[in-house]
Amino acid sequence: MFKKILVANRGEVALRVMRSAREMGIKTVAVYSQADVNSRHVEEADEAICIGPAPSNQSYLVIPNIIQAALQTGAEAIHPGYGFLAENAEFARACTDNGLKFIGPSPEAINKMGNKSIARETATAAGVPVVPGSPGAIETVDEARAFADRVGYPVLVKASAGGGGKGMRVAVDADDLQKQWDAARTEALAAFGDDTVYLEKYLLRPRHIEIQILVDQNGKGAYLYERDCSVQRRHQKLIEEAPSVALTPERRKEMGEAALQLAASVDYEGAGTVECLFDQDGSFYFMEMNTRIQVEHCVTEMIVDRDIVAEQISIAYGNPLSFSQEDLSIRGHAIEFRINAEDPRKNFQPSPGRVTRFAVPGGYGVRVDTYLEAGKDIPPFYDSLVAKLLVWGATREEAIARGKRALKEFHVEGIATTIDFHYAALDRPVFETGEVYTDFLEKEMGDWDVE
Ligand code: MV4
Repeated sequence: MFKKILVANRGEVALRVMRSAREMGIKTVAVYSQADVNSRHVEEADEAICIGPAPSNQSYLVIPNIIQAALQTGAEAIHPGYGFLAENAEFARACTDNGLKFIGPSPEAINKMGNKSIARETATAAGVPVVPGSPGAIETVDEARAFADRVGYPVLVKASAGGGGKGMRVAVDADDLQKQWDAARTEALAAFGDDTVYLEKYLLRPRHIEIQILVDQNGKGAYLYERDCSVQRRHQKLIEEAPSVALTPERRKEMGEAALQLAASVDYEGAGTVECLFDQDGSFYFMEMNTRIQVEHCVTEMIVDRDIVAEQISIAYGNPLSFSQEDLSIRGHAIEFRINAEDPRKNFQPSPGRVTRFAVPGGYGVRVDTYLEAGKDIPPFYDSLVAKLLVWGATREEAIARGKRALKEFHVEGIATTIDFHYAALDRPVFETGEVYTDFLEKEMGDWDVE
């Protein structure tokens, strides 16, 4: 096994990766910015190297500084976590060029999945269904109109380089199309420096369902079932659960196998997630593939009883996947709540600052992944996720009850958080029935405020 790895990240995910590494007998190197000198991931690592000033484009995103830290400390591999450089093919290439193993897929696989329209074509070629859409980029609004007339309105104009809902516009009829076409292209150019767009049939009230996979260097893979991440706000996930109440065992198997086929078609290696839209009629469509570990991977860990990060590291070393598809089964139900330093009463505006109290819930079926402690400052430079609260229950109903209990027991003072917003969301009758779609927050929580 590797003797030492570098974790190119901060916050809860840096700790998460270091925990698995330590259990595997691997020494860890943390990197940190000047704003993170007193951060928990620095304390828990065996060694730590400062890689620059607070802004991420001067520290966590500076490839040469991270490579230098790995070479200087004798780390053999780099785990990128999520965010920052995790899906940067150039970074994966720089690792390899310097004799370091990038814990993740090849630069080629990252690139193929990083471009929306190439990813769509790859999925189609692998036999994975995609939302009915234009085969590739659409050049003119006349071409767009011809396509929309064929599949019917509403249609979605989507940026090829897009992500996170940017450069995405719904056109409800032919009159609307010119306007939405212009808007999507302008937004795409501003956000990605590329105004290439394509069209899709627009699905009404879909669910966001994603499949977790792991594939070793010999191409042996397994799907670790799905997560339902329909509860999102402006394309930021807030609550994730597994399994999805919407899937039959047959659909689950079909989606899992499709995800593995897609992975095989790009010689995928490591952990990955295939994100799908799940339509009201039971059809599923490929949306995108995330070529990294995700924030919500722990939801899956709780229902399959496997350490996904440990498996990632082991695969990167060249070991075979430690289990087969037949060894896996779903046990119970898990839900994750993202605890963000944001004020849900002020349009979720970031709420960095000093934390004066940080009392985390515990007990049976509760997991909290966090880097935060009372007395620490949350720097304003990075994302606002400060903790993940995960609950497990034998049934979904039990998981919801445990979630409410744990949220009530989570006390954070000094900053605003999403804790009581989560409680209110769980308390909605539609959450209990599982009739939760991507418009849940808009529809159910639009007027939310507490006493
Ligand atoms: C869609 C869609 C409906 N129809 N595509 C939003 C983010 C981007 N990655 C894809 N998104 C959507 N694509 C078609 N053809 C609805 C959404 C969508 C959505 C998807 C997942 C989770 C939350 C969402 C919220 C609004 C819209």
